[in-house]
Amino acid sequence: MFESLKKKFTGTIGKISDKIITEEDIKVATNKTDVAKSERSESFISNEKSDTKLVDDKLAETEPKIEEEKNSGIMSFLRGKSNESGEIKYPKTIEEESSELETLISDKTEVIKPETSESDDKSGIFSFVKNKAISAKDIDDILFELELALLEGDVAMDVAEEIINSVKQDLIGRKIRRRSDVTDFTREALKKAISNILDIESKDVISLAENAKKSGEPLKIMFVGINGTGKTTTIAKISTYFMKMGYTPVIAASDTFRAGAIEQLTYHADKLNVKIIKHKKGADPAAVAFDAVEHAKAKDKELVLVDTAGRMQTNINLMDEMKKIKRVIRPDLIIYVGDALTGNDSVEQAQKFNDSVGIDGIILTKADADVKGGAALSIGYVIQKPILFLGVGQSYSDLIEFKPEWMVEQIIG
Ligand SMILES: Nc1nc2c(ncn2[C@@H]2O[C@H](COP(=O)(O)OP(=O)(O)OP(=O)(O)O)[C@@H](O)[C@H]2O)c(=O)[nH]1
Ligand SMILES: [Mg+2]
Repeated sequence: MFESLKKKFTGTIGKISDKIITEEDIKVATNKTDVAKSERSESFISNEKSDTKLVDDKLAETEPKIEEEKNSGIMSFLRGKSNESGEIKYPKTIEEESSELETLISDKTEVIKPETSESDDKSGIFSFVKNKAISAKDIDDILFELELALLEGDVAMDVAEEIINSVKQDLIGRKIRRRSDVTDFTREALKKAISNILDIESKDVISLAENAKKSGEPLKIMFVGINGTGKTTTIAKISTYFMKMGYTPVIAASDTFRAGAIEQLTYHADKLNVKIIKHKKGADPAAVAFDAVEHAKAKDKELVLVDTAGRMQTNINLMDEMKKIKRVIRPDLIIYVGDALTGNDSVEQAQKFNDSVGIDGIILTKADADVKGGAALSIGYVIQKPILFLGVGQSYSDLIEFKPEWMVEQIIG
C-alpha cells in the first residue's frame, strides 16, 4: 500500500542527507582532526627550537585542502597569529598552546571538539563540522523535485505545497552536529508535515452508534459516490463490522437506477443474513430509504445503511436524488465512498458531493491495490472531512479504521 509515496519520501530524505553531508565535509572534518593532532605534536617537538619552518612546511602541504578554513580559529592558531606589527608569534609551550586552543574553540565554534564519544556517533565521524546549518540552497531543488513527484503521484496541489513549505520552514537554519542529524531532521519534518495534513477532526462512528442505540433511534448512514467506487461492497463490509460488535443493521436498496443493483445488494444481504428493504427497479430511492428507517424503528434495529446509485441520467439528476433522500430520512452520517485508485478524480468527486449534499466522512476503497497513495493523503485535507475507513480488499472483513498515525507510519516509517 502506498509504496510509491513511501519511495518518494524516503528518496527525499536520502537526497537531502547526501547533499548536505558531502564527501568533502567528511574529508575536511577528518583532515581537521588529523592536522590538528599532528600539528599539536609537531609544535610540541619544535617548541624548544621555535622552529617555525616545520609548521609552515606542514601548512603548505595541507593548504590546498583546507583553503576555506584559513580563517577559522584552528587554522589561524596553527599558522601562528600575527600581532599588530605583523610579527608572527607561535606558542611556546604546550600549556600556552592548550589554553589558546580552548579560547579559540569557545570563540569560534566552527572548530570541532569531540562532543560525543566515537561510539555514540552513528557516523563514526565524531569531529563533524559543527555549526553547519541547513540552508535553503541545500534543499530547494530537492524539495521542488519532491513537489513534482507528489503531483505526479496524484497528491493534490495544495497538499504538495503545504508539505514542501512546512518541511522548508522546519529544516532551514537547523544546525547539524552529526551526520545522522540530517536524516533525522528531514524525517521528523516530513512526519510533522504529513501529520498536519491528516489532522482533521474525525467522527467516532462507534460512539455515534452507541448513542443511537441508547436513544432507541437507529443510526442512519447514507453512502454516496459515483459508480463503481465500491459503495455496495462497503455497505456489506460495514454491516459485518457492526454485526461483530452486536449491532443489527438494515440495508436500504436505494440504487433503483442501475440494472442488477438490487440483485447485487440482495446477494450480499442474504450471505450476511441482514434484512434488506427493496422496491422495484426504477422506484423512488427516497421511499426505499424511508421504509428501511421505519422497519428499523419497528424492529428495534440499530443501524440503517442506505445504498445509493452512482449514476443517473445526468449528474444533476444524481445530486438531486441524493438531496431528496437526505431530505426524507435526515441521515446522521453521509459517507462519501471514493476509489483510491482514481486519485485526483476521487478528490474532485468528493468535492462535488460535499458541495451538493454535504458529507461527514470518507471511505476510500481499493487501498489494497493503491501504490500511489495520492488520494489517501489529499482527500481529507482538500474537503476538510475525515477518512473514516479504508477498504483493503474484496472480502467482508477487508475494512480498516483509518488512523492518521498509521498512515504516517506507512509512508515515512
Ligand atoms: N480490491 C478491492 N476491490 C474493491 C474494494 N471495494 C470494492 N471493490 C470492488 O470494486 C468493484 C465495484 O464495487 P461495487 O461495490 O459494486 O461499487 P458501487 O460503488 O456499488 O458501484 P455502482 O453500484 O455501479 O455505483 C467490485 O468488483 C468490488 O469487489 C476494495 O476495498 N478493494
Ligand atoms: Mg452499487
